[in-house]
This record gives sequence, C-alpha cells and structure tokens, in this order.
Amino acid sequence: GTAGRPIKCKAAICRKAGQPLSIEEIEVDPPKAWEVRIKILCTSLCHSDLSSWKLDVEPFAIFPRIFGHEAIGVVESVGENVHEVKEGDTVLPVFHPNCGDCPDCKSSKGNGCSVFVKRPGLVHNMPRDWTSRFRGSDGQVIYHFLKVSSFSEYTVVDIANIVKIDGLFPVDRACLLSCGVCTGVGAAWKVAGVEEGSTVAIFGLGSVGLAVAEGARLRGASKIIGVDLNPEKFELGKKFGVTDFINPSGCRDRPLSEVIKEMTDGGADYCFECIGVASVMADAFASSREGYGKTIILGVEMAGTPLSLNSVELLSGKTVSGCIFGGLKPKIDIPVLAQKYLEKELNLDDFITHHLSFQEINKAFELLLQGKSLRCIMWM
Ligand code: CXF
Ligand code: ZN
Repeated sequence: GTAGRPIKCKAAICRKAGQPLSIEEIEVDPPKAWEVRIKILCTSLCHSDLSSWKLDVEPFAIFPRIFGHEAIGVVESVGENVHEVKEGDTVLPVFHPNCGDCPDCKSSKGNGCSVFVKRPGLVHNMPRDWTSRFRGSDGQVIYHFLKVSSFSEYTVVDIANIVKIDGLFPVDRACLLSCGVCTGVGAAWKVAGVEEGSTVAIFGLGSVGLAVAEGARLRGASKIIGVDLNPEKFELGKKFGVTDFINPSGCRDRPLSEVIKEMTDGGADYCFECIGVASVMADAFASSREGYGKTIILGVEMAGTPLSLNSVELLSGKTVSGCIFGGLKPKIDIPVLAQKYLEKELNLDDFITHHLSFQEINKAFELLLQGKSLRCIMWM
C-alpha cells in the first residue's frame, strides 16, 4: 500500500494570480495526527476559488498554490488519532470545520468551530501544525487552500473538515454538498427559517442563489423573486422554484427596492445577497419588509467595503445577518441534505451544467468567469 509514504500524483498548480493553472507532478506527504489523505474522485469549481485565484493583494496572494474546495474522495490512509473514518470510506472534504468537541460545535446557537488556533485570512497550510503536505518536483513548498485543495489527485485534510458519506450515493451529486448547495439551502432553512407562504428575494442567481431558491421552494415559499443581470437566469431559476424575475438593468428609473416592495406588498419577508457587493447588500436590506424582514448576507465582499444601511429602518425590527456554510454544521447537516436528495425532494441534478476531465480545468474557469456554467464536475 501507499500508507506512510509520500504519493506522487498530478495537481493543478496556480503559480501566479489570474494565470492559467498548470497540471504538474507533485508529492503529497502522508497524513499527520488528526489528518486524512484522500484520493479525489471528482471536484467542482466554486466562485470562491475564482475570487481567490484572481486576488493579487497581500496577504492573500500566496503561491504556488492548489485551489479547489468542493469535492468528494476516498480515504487512502489516516494519521494518528483518526477513528471516525478508515481507508476506503467515501468522504466530503469541507472548508468549514466541525470538530464536534469544542464549545462552539456543542452549541446549538451557531455553526462555528474553534478547534484551530485562529489565524484570520491565512488558510494556506494545514490548520493544526501550520505546515504544507504538498511539494513540487523541485522540492518547493506548494500551499493549501481553504483546508481542502481538491485540484489534486490526492490531498490531505484535517478530520474536523471531513464528512463521511454513503459510498452508494451518486458521486457528482454528493460533490455539490461540499460547499455551494449547502451554503444556499442552509441559509434558507436554518439562518432565515423560510416558512410556508412567505416571500423571498434573492440577489444573484449563481449556484448559491439558486440553492437559496431551492431551499425556499422546499419550505413552501409562495413567491421567490430572482434578481440577476443575466436574463437567462429566469428559465434556469424556475427549476429551483424561482417564480418571478427582475433584471436590474431594466428598471433603472426606479430603485430596485421599490419594485420588490410593490411585488411583495410592502417588502420581502426574506432577502438574500448572494454576490458580495456592499451596495447590493444595502438594496437587499431596503427590499425587506418593515417590522420583521430578514436580510441574510452570503456574498463575500472581497474589497471589505463597509455596509451602509438606513439605521432608522432597523428600529422597526428588520434584521441583517450573515452566515458561513449556510449556518450548517457539516457533520450533522450534510447527511440530512443527502437524504433529501435520495427522497427526490432536493434538486441537485440541475446544478450540474458541465462534465469535464480534470485536465480541462482551465476550461471550467473560463465557463464560470463567463457565467456560462453553474457547476462543472471535473473527473480525476
Ligand atoms: C467561502 C465563503 C467565506 C469565506 C471562505 C470561502 N466559502 C466557500 O466558498
Ligand atoms: Zn465554495
């Protein structure tokens, strides 16, 4: 077997921000304590990979690096102290940890996990000992990304970031539960708590926004308004429950919030920002219903622009909150969503717009950059 020894394999390396990835041979070290080495079966491209790949500013521009964090794999070997999974198990690596033991994991108030020392922004190495498991053929260190680095045939992931999944579950569908779909569905179910008959407005119909729609549809929302600059997103959105559509470029004479307030008789019960633009977050808040409208921020504002809201509107009872991984605890909640798919309730199939080979990874980047794909599954 390969356990205990470095593995030579292929990975897609990013050497410089915004440059095409190159498939190169690398060495992947064996897992240390609390770690799992997995053979990736397939991986998909999430918009956070794209944003980080483009980012050319300190302290984020860390290269050479292996991106990718939405994936599924099989356990090749485990390090000391790992009892939860064993060789041959099918697993999802998840960027958001869930050790199960810390005060945050034990609390039902949120989905945080405090197992690792907090080093904000610096998620380029293994989280416990702060070293890399990847080396280039010249011996140079290659950095991790979001604790997963799935654009590689083999990767090493902390056990806090591993969720076991039934090996009989369709592999490409399961892959989607590793990031985007859970983020959207979780936000609708857990963070907002969308209920039957409620009205919903979603700003940005990428995979995360569409997953919010899917979550709202399953909860019986009566009106699900999608907002997107791409008019093709309405037809696509209907597959996930979108009932109404606004193209903001078509209503420049009136504020977007006014249009939404008219459509919902006073404002949507739940507004979701799924882009990462501060002004859109403000639009979402302005579109939510006075008294109890909830605005949930899912988008990541890469520039760190502060959010500007009319504070008087908050007095009525409107709220704004954000969430990570849809407020879900990966080890507890991913199996719940997987079950909903098996019961033919949760639509995962329509998120997959393309199948590519891992070698064609740069094509997946192109498709997502041009807004032509939702999820591209790349097979190793
Ligand atoms: C993102 C969003 C929040 C920060 C880390 C990465 N999640 C997944 O794509
Ligand atoms: Zn992601």
